[in-house]
Amino acid sequence: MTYFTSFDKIQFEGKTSKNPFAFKQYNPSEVVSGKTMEEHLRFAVAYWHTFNANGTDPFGSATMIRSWDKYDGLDRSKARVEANFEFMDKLNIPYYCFHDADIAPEGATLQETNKNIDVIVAMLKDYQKQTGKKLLWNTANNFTNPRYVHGAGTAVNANAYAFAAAQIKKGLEVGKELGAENYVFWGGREGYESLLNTNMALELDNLARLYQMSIDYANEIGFDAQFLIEPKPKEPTTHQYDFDAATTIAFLQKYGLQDKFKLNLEANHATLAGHTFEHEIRVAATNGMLGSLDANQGNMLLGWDTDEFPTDLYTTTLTMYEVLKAGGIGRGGVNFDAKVRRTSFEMDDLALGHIAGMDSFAWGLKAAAKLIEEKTFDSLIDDRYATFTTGIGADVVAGKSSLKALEAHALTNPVVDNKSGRIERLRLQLSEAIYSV
Ligand code: XUL
Ligand code: CO
Repeated sequence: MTYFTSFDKIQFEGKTSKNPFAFKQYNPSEVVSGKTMEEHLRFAVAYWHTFNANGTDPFGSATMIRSWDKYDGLDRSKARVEANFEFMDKLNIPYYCFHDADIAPEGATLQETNKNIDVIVAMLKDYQKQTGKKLLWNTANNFTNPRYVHGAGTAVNANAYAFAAAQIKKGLEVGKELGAENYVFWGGREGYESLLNTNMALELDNLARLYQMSIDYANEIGFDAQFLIEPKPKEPTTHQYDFDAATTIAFLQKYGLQDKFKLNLEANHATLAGHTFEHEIRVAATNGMLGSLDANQGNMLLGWDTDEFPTDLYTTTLTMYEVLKAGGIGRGGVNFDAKVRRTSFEMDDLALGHIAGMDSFAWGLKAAAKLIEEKTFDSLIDDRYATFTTGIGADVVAGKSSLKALEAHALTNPVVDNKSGRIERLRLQLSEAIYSV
């Protein structure tokens, strides 16, 4: 059965093409900075936004027209599997990602839910084998069910904590079965609404314990995926513990978990935290913690997570600039944690949304590679920090200085010769690079 009937395989047609169902920038086999675009970008479809989301918002009911919605229950889950692989094939997307709750209906009991999951996982495995498509990551949905109203890994109730652990255990087994590259933890309910009823110390200790148990179980079953934590400052919880990259890294370091985890960073989560996406990537990369990317963008006029497809070329360029500088995305990828707008309700919009995101990232990759090749920013940075390469500055960097030595230097060198940071010039150079590719 065909679910997407109005377009075939999306081809690269180049910048002059006017065909909406063609790539203008994403040319998978084109080599940029020593690797093909496909190797750099490792695009993934987010199952939940593409195959589950129905367009509801707090004020309105479903709008999405979806060809698999003629089925129900497990039959609909099976149809979504077929649609997923057809979509990945037609869009030339090598990876996909899902929550347990996305792929199979929840049963009346955990046993029943796991049975449903097993049916779908067998099917996914079969399709992966036939198509060569891969699982970038899976995760447990430990936030939708009302049992997690007071948290999952930070639950106030040990029975809810146990249920979350059971879902993670199953998730690790599923990840192993499907050869997932990564396993993600996103703590939608791991936070608090009010300190007046919260034992923060216990909640954080318990969360770390759950992470440690997850590492232990993955080792026990021989699942060697990269573990990722996805920071987000708020929504749905008022204050989430994994607030941003820096907070999450500090948490992992406190509990001695930093070598077992990396970060899955999301653009709209960065902006909710008051950061840019490139800031979050730089913080992670500087600490050796860059794992994977959830690609999307927020609406700067709104204060919530709108998960729009990324089309802002300044951000995609700066994102890929940071990724290239970090030496690549490793086992991670660029997962479109993005949903078409409620008003974009036709089946074709799913393809058009992904094409927009893929072309925008390919564009950003090419512009970033050019900026690096031409040392547009590097030469200025080298110049800015030049005083740390000789004399007293070199001593500081070598760890050979002291307050006394620095004071002696300051006493005999009273003039600090600062130079302009050239922000405006650099911003124009960024624009020039984007418009030149
Ligand atoms: C929520 C979000 C999640 C995670 C996986 O904002 O980003 O979909 O990516 O649970
Ligand atoms: Co996400």
